[in-house]
Amino acid sequence: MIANYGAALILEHEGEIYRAIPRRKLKQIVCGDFVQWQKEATGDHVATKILPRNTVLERPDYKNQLKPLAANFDQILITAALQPPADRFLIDRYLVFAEHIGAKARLILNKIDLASADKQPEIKRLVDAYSSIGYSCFPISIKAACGLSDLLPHLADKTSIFVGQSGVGKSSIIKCVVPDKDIRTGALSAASGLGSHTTTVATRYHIPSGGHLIDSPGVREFAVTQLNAAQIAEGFVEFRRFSKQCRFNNCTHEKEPSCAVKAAVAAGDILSFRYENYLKMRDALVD
Ligand SMILES: Nc1nc2c(ncn2[C@@H]2O[C@H](COP(=O)(O)OP(=O)(O)OP(=O)(O)O)[C@@H](O)[C@H]2O)c(=O)[nH]1
Ligand SMILES: [Mg+2]
Ligand SMILES: [Zn+2]
Repeated sequence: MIANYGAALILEHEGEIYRAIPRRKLKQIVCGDFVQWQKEATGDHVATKILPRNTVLERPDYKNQLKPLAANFDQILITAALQPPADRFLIDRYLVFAEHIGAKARLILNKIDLASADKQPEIKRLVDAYSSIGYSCFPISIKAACGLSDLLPHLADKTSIFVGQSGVGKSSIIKCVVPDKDIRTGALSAASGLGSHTTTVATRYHIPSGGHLIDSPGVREFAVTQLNAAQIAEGFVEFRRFSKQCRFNNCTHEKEPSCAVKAAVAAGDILSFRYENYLKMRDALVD
């Protein structure tokens, strides 16, 4: 499944593209799904069944109900930029989600061409922070055509989904990697400083040399598949080696005495912004 436009599905079979319609009960078919389909007597191509998904990204709809958006990716490319400014809380929520579903996560920091000399240390701090936790980071600029060559080898033969705020350049990056002329990118709205929502439907593209990229519509706010408190803690990978040493094995690393995670934060062994984002994610659960 390449894309779901509601009334029409775009399917690919042995390199050919088909327009199809879903069986009425198959409403939640999403980009990246593998489906069974058939040709009806009417000539219509009809998707009849969704095959089991390995991974799925869900987002709340306007009624705040989680809806699947894309499926069957094995790598999440969390994309941030200098403008709109990188949101570490958003990055951390995506990272926790990636850990939860067992997908590889990488970080892309686009638009480094916008970095004035005084912004350079800020970029370095962000890259160093996430690299130190174990996530690979790629500072790039599509405009200045730099940095992308480091990322390309990691896209080979995988299905990678681009996620991140609107206007960070997800579609622009994909446009550089796949020779599809139809990928839509939007100009930054000068008034708000935020990107205009240009990608409206998740879409899957072939990389000519092997692999797939899924473009997803950007978000201003983000909530992933609801995780419980333990799953959130698990998602902060650098906490793991400390949390074993907490006095209580069900320690929430908030108020408990002899908490090894809090001690590691105080000692500088866990970055304090990560710990704060952990608390923020937990707070969001209680609401
Ligand atoms: N200065 C600069 N601008 C860039 C760069 N990459 C992309 N842009 C611009 O940023 C704007 C948004 O790019 P898109 O690729 O549409 O962003 P997106 O993440 O796909 O946004 P949504 O589809 O809304 O989620 C466009 O005007 C691009 O031209 C870059 O490296 N530097
Ligand atoms: Mg886009
Ligand atoms: Zn603890």
